[in-house]
Amino acid sequence: MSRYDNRMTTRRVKLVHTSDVHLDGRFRSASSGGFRNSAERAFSRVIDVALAEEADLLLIVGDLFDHGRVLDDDFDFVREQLARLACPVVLLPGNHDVHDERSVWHRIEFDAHSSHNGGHVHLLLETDGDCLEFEDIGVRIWGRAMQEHAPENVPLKDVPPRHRELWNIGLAHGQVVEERVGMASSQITHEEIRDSGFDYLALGHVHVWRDHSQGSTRACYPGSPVAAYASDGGGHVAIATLCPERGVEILRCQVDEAEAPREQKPDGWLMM
Ligand SMILES: [Mn+2]
Repeated sequence: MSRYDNRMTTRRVKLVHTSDVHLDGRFRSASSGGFRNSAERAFSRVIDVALAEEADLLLIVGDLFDHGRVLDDDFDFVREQLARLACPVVLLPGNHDVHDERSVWHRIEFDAHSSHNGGHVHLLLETDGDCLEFEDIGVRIWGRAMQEHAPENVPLKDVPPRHRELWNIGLAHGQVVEERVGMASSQITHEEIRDSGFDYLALGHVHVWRDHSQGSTRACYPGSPVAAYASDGGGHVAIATLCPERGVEILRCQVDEAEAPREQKPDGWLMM
């Protein structure tokens, strides 16, 4: 008997999952087709995919912004792009856009699009973890906002017990490791993934595609959608379909192609 057999909700859910876009409108490149840079172009393509796939949900799992000093123009760009969607969008901070006292998330205002105003954009900003329930699409989403990228930060700490009637989806920004080691920051262990109870765990931080499924939890890094940051021949998103009969299926979908010569970012762009 599979864990799906006692599910009261039989809804099929399709989501698009991205992370590590590293938007920074000050970083401009010549060949970006009307966008200020390749990160904006790739983010726009993520939205294109969510529309084309008629996604029920878009997950943005950290490092949407490259740093906390981004310009108001960058917020305008994100608002314009997210306004193209009607489905819920859920965002989690990462280590480049941590939720501390100088947080970029204090500055951005989604106005009419924000969940505070009945809109479709939802921020997971609680550093002790935050749950969102979307009964109409049959999912519950949990994520713990990062205040500091440090060894003490445990992205999968205190995951709540499974909701019995909804799909259980987690968001976590950090480094997947077999076992917790040394003083590395924001570690996510295989055991924590296996014990999380999530049907799907949307990971962020690593810039290339990695499947980290453990036990009954399907988990992956989609990598950066920006080819220049993903460094594996293209930028991708994950399209996950949660199906009551077949479980969770994950598709890797390319959204951006590598250019030659490779774009240079002023400093630190190889950092995750
Ligand atoms: Mn990161």
